Amino acid sequence: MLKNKIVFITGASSGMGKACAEAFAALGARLIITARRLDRLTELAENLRTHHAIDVLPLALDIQDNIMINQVVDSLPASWKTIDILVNNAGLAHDTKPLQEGSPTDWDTVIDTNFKGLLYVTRAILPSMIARGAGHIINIGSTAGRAYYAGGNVYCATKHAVKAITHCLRIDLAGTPIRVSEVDPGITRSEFNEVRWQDKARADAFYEGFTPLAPEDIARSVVFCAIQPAHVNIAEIMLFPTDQNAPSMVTRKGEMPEAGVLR
Ligand code: NDP
Ligand code: 8X3
Repeated sequence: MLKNKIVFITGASSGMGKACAEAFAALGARLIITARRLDRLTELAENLRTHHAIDVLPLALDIQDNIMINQVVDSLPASWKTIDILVNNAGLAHDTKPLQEGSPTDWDTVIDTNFKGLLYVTRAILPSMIARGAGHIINIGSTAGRAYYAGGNVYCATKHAVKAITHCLRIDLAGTPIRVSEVDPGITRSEFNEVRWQDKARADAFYEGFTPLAPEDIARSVVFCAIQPAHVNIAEIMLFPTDQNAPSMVTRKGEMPEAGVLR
């Protein structure tokens, strides 16, 4: 069903984006994998070509940069222009400080990536989907887009914004066959918390005592959205680790359940 479909993935150099690339590759899709770290993408592309005999196009892309996005999309080779599926995955958080202690520079990065970047990439790719009468946009949101937790402030706001855009975009696309889905993961072990805290030891300690989701768990949900028949639009999937009881509540072995604290 996905054989030779063209899938464009943002943030494919790590975590969920990389796992999505691997999952789509296993189904024979053709992949445009993007992120800022081209060296990682090049290595991933080689692995995917070797193991799945598929076409892969690795491209350096900073989704904060709207000019770069348009240049990249406009200069795609003819055989790569007909993007069937866009996975808006790239995103990050900086810090879990209360807002009154937060860094406006960090806020800009988080807003420019998670929210504006997703808008820019969608704006660049969607018109060609509409023109061809085919396409599927899958946004990676978060349980942080459905709730609020201590220190979540700007990150939560960007993921709530992603949810609003997912809903509004489906309305904007009324009368077209383009589908819009959102996958909202709970805590997933990736480089996310290392980026968030700039402290690998703290990130590693965070995952102790419970079993987080793996990036592959999220990729399965993304693929599930993508493999439905054309008349089925999976609007949203939310998934938690079994040890996460609410967006702000993780139960670690030997500890009392703790709500409202992300540490
Ligand atoms: P990782 O840090 O492992 O991966 C993040 C990816 O985003 C990297 O490939 C990174 O690539 C890319 N990225 C970051 N900034 C930019 C940018 N400006 N332009 C292009 N690419 C960028 O984290 P995850 O895999 O966990 O995160 C993927 C998504 O999942 C994010 O949207 C995150 O908010 C969301 N999420 C994460 C959860 C978690 O617990 N981990 C839970 C719920 C949602 P590079 O640095 O090479 O550009
Ligand atoms: C990231 C989820 O709860 O770790 O989207 O901030 S959380």
